[in-house]
Amino acid sequence: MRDAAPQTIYLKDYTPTPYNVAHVALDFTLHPTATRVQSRITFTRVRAEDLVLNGEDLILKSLRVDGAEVPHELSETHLTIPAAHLSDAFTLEVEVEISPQTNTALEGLYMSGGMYCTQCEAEGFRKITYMYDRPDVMAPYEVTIHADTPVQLSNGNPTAPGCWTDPHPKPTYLFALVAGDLVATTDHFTTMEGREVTLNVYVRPGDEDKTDYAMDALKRSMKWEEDVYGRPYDLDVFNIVAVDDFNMGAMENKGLNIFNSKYVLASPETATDTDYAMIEGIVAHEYFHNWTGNRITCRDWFQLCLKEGLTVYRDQQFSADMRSAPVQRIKDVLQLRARQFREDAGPLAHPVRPEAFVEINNFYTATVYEKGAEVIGMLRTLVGPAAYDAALTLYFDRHDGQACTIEDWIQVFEDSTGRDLSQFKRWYAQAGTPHLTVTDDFKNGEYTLHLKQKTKPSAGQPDKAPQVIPIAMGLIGADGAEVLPTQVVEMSEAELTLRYELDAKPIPSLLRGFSAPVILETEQSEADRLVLLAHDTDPFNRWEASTLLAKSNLMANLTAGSAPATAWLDALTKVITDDTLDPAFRALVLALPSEDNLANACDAAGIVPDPTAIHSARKAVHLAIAQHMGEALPALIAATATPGPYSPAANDAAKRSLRAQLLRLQTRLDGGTMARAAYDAATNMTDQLAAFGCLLSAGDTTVAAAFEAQWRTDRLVMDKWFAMSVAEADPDDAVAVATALTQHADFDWKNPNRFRSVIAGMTAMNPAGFHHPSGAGYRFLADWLLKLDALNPQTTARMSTAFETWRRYDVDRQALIQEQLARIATHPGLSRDTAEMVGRMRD
Ligand code: 0A1
Ligand code: ZN
Repeated sequence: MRDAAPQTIYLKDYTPTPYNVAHVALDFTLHPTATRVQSRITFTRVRAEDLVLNGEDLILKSLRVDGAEVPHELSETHLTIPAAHLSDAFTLEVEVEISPQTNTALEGLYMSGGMYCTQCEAEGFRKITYMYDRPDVMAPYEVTIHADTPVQLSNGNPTAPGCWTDPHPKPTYLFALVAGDLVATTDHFTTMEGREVTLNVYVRPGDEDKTDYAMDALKRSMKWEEDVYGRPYDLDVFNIVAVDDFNMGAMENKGLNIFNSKYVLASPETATDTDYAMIEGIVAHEYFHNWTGNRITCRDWFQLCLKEGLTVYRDQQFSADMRSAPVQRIKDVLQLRARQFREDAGPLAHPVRPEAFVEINNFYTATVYEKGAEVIGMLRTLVGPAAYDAALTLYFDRHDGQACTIEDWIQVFEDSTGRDLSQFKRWYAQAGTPHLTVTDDFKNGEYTLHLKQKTKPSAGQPDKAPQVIPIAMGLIGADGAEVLPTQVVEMSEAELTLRYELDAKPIPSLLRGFSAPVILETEQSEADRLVLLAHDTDPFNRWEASTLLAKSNLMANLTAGSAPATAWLDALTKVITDDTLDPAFRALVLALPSEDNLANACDAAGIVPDPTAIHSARKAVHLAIAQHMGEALPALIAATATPGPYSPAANDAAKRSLRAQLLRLQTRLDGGTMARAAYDAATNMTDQLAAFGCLLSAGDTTVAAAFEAQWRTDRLVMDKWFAMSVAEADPDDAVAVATALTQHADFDWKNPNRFRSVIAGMTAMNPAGFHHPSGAGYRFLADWLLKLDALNPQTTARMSTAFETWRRYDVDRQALIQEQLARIATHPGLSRDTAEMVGRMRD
C-alpha cells in the first residue's frame, strides 16, 4: 500500500515551495509494462532548502542536475536533493520507468481497453515522474510521445506528430496524455477574438456515430461562456477523449478533457434523456473549468471548492439556460438534498472548505461540489446579478494565471461591492445544514414571521455561529392571490422577526427558488400547502408544496396505515393533467420522495425508519394515486407519446419523463400490460428503459433475457441492464439477484462503471434490499469493497459511503453495519482512502 502511517494534512500548515518551476519538458516512450518517462524540469530558487519532490511507484533510472550526477535520497513517496547541490536556477533531468498496465487504481498513467490514458487530479502525477505534485506550482509544458499507436495526445497545441506545447502555465493535476487506436469527430469554433479552434471528440473505433451530442454541447458551452461570462477559449485545439475505465465523471485537463465514456457516447437507441442531459452538463462543466480551475486554479487542495463550487454553479446556470430553469433548479435541489444534506447530517460531514484530510480524493464530495455551488448562488442573490457579473470580471482580471484561495475569492466580492462578507465566510467553514424554523402570527392587522436558525454540532464543531441566509420570500392570500411579490430578506442573526401590515393572514412562501441550502421547518397546514401547490407564483415552491404533501401522506401511510387524503389526490391529479404546465414539472410533482428521503424524514421525526415498510408504503401510495386518477391515467399516457424521430430536446424529453412516471402508476393497476406494449413499441432507450423497469417491478420473467440478448454487445446499455436488474429486484431477493449478477460473464468488476451498476444498484437503488434485516446486503457490500480496495482504493472509498446513514437505523441494523465496518477497518493492507472513510464513519 501507498503509505504505512497515513498522515493528516492541515490547511493551517500551508507553505509555498522553496523552488519555483519555470518549465517542464516530458518525453514518453510508451510500453504497457515498461514506459520510460524522461523529464527536464527547470527550477528557480526562492529559499535555500532541500528540493523535495513527490514520486510513487517509480523506478528511477537516471538523475542529473545541470548535466551532472548529484547525491539524492529516495523514499516510497519522495525524492530529496540536498540544497547544497542546487543553485539559483538549475535543470533537473530524470528518467523513470513505470507500468501503466498494472496500474489498476486508475490514477497516473494507466491503460483502458488497450489505450494509454492519464488521471492526474488530485495527486496522480507523482506516479508518472518526480515533481512538485501540488496545485500552486504552475509551469508551461512541452511533451513528446513515442508510441506505435495511431493517435498520441497531450495538453496544448500540437507542434508535430506526438509533440505538444502548452504555453499556459498549469499545475501537474491538469497534465494529460492519451495514446491509442482512436477515431475523431472533428468540428470548428471561432472565438469572439477570432481564434479558429479545432474541436475533436476521440472515441474507440465503432463509437464514432455516438459523438454528435457531446460535440454540439461543447460548441454551445463555448458560445455560452463567451456570451454570459465573456471568456473565450485560449488554444488552437480542444480535445475530448472517451475512456471506458474511469473513476469519476470527467476531467478538465488543459485542452484535453478526458471523459468517462458514459458521459460522451449517446445515440437515441442507447442513451436516455437523462444521459443526454448529463452529457450536456458535464461537457459544459469540464469546458468551464478552463477559466474556473485552469486559468485560475487552487492554491492547495483545501481550496477545491474554489474551482468546483463555482464550476458546478456555472454548469447549472448553463443547463438552466439550455432547458427549463425551474425544472433544472428542482433537479439540482433534489440532488443536493439526496447527497449533500445526507452527507452533512452524518459522520462524513465536513465544511465546504475542509481544514484537514488524510486522502484528498475523499473530499471530492457533494459538500465541496454541490454545497459549494449553493454558496456561490447565495452570494449572487445577496449582491445581485449585476454586482455578481462585475465581481467575476474582477476575479478573472485580478487572478488570471494564479493559484488562489477562498479569501481571494471573497475579497473580489468585497472590493467590487464594498460589502463586508466576513460573516458570509462561515458558509465555507461550518459543516452541517442550518435548520431554519419559522412560526407566524396574525393579530390586529399585523402579520409576524419569527425565524430562528440553528445548525447541529458535527465532528470537531460543537458550536455553530449564525450564518448569513438570503431568504427569497413572498406572501400568498388564502384565495391564492399574491399579496407580496418576491423579496430577499437577509438573516444574519440567530433570530429574525418580520412584520407586515395586512388585512388577513397570508400563507408565506419561503425560500423561493430554494434561495439557501437550509432545512426549513414550519407549521404549515396541509390546507396551506394545497393553496401553494395550486397558486404559488414561484414554481420551485409549488413543487416544494407538492413534495411536502406527498411526504406527509406517505408518512401517514407508514406510521398509521392511513390512505392518502382525497384533497391531496385531487390536487395532484389536477396538476398532473394540467396541459398548461411543463410536463417535466408535472413529472417532478408526480415523483414521490425517494425511499432514502423517507428514511431521513422518519429520522427527523424521531421515528426509527424501517426500509421494508417504507418500500411498501411507497407502493401503496402509488397504487392509490393510480386508482384515483382513473380514466385520466391511460388518457394521459396516450397524450404524452412522442411520435416521430427522437429528439433529445427538453420539450420531448419532458413528455417522456411524465409518461415514464405515469407508466409506473399504470403498472400498479394492470400488472404491466401497458408497459409491455410500451416496451415493444419503444424506439429509443428512454422509453425502452422506462418500460423495462416497470416490467421488472411487475415480476415479468422474460424481459430481462430479451433486453440482454438485444444489448449484450453494448457496454453502456449493459450497465443499465445490470443496475436495473438489481434496483427492481424484490427486496427479499435483491442480494441473491445481485450476487448472481456478479457471477455473470460480463461482470467486469475492475471496470468502475460495471462495479457501480451492480453494487450501487443495490445500495442506492434498492434500499429495502440493502437494509434487509438479515444483514446480507451489508455483507454483500463489504465483501465487494474489500475485493475492490486492493485494486482501486478511490472507487472503493467512495462507495463505502453507502454506510454513512447507519445511525438512523434500529439497533440490530446498527450492529450489523458496525460489524461490517469493523471487518473492513481491520482488513490487512486496507488502503489509506478506505481506511479514512471507514474510520470517520465508525467514530
Ligand atoms: N475535477 C473533475 C473531477 C475529478 C476529480 C477527481 C478525480 O480524481 C480524484 C477525477 C476527476 C471535475 O470536477 O470534473
Ligand atoms: Zn469540476
